[in-house]
Amino acid sequence: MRDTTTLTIPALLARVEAIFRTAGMSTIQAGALARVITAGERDNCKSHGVYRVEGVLRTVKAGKVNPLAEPVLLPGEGTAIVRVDAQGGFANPAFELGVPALAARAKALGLAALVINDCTHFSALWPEVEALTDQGLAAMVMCPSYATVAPTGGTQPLLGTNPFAFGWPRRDAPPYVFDFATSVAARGEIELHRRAGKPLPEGWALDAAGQPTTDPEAALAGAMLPFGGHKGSAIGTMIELLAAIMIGDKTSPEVLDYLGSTSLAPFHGELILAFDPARFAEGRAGNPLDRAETLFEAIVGQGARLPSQRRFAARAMAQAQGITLSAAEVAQLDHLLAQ
Ligand code: NDP
Ligand code: PYC
Repeated sequence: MRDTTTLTIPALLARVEAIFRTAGMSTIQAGALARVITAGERDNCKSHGVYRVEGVLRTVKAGKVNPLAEPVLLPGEGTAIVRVDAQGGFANPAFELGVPALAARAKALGLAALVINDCTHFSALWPEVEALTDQGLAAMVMCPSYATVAPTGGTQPLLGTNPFAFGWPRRDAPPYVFDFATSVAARGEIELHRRAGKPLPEGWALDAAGQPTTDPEAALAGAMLPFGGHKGSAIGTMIELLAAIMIGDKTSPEVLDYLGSTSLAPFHGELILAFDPARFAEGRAGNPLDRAETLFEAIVGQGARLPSQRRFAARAMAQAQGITLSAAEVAQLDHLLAQ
C-alpha cells in the first residue's frame, strides 16, 4: 500500500461531498461541509480536516442534526442584526445563506451582526472570517462548543473550547486572520495526539481527578485548560455570554446535556460581527487599511510572523501540488464512502 496519496483540491472536495451525499445529506448541507473540510486540509489545519467526516456521519446517524435542513434567512430589516435559523442543520450552509445580507448591512450601517441559531457546528472559523475580509470588511466570529474546559482555578469541564476568530482586510496581501480555541488547543488536537499515540505537552489538561496530565485519553475523560490562564478563561466565558446566552441559544454545558457525549458534533448558535473600517474612520486622518499596513510591517520587521501566514503558505502549496493524505486517511474516506 502507498504511504500517501496526493489529490487535487477539486478531487478531494468531490470525494468528501460524495460521502455526505451517500449518507443522505442534501446538496446544500453536503456541499457547504465538503467545502469547509477540504479547505481545512488545503490549509493544513488537520484538526478540522478530513478526520471530521466521521464525526459528521456519526452525528447524522445519531439523529442530532437534520441532514436535509434548509436554513431560513430572517433579515431583520431596519436593524443591524441579520438572523439565520439553521433549522437543525449544520452552521456552514446557514452562514453561506446569511453572509450577503450581513455584508450589505455592515456596509450600509458601519457594523452588523449575523446570528445563527439551532445549528450543528464543528468547523474552523477562518473560512467565515475570510468570506468577510474578501469583501473589505473586518470580522469577528465566535461560538460555544460543549463543556470540556475547566475555568481557571476549577477542575471540572464547564466552558467549551469556544473558538474565536478575527480578520482584517488587506488590499495587496492575504488578510490578517487569527483563529483559535480559547482552550490551550482545540479538542481535535487532543484527539489527533490520542490517535498518534503521542503524549500532550504539559499544561494542556487535567485528568478526571483534577490532576495535570499529558495522557490524551485521561485528558479527554477529564478537563482541558483555557489558554493564558485567567485571560483565556474570561474570553471563553465572554463567548458563552455573547454567542450562547445573548443570542438565545445553548451554552456549552447545555450542549453537553443535550448530546450526552462529546463524540458528536455540538449543537448551538454562532455570532458573526462585521465592521466596515472606512465607516469607522470617517472624518479622521489616515486610511485605516494603509495604517494597518504600517503596523503589520512593524510586526514582521521584528522577525515575527503574522497569524495565518503558515496557513496561506500551505494553501499556496496545495494549489500548486495538491493535497497529500496518509494511507490511513484515504482508507478511512474509502470506508466511509462504501458504508
Ligand atoms: P492554533 O493554536 O493552531 O492556531 C491559532 C492561531 O494562531 C492561528 O491563526 C495560527 O496561524 C496562529 N499562530 C500560530 N502560531 C503562531 C505564531 N508563531 N505567530 C503568529 N501566529 C501564530 O489553533 P487552535 O488549536 O487553538 O485552533 C485550531 C482550530 O480549531 C481553529 O480553526 C478553530 O476555529 C477550531 N476550533 C473550532 C471549534 C468549534 O467548536 N467549531 C472549537 C475549537 C477550535 P497559522 O494557522 O498560520 O499557524
Ligand atoms: O476542536 O475543540 C474542538 C472542537 C469542538 C467542536 C468542534 N471542534
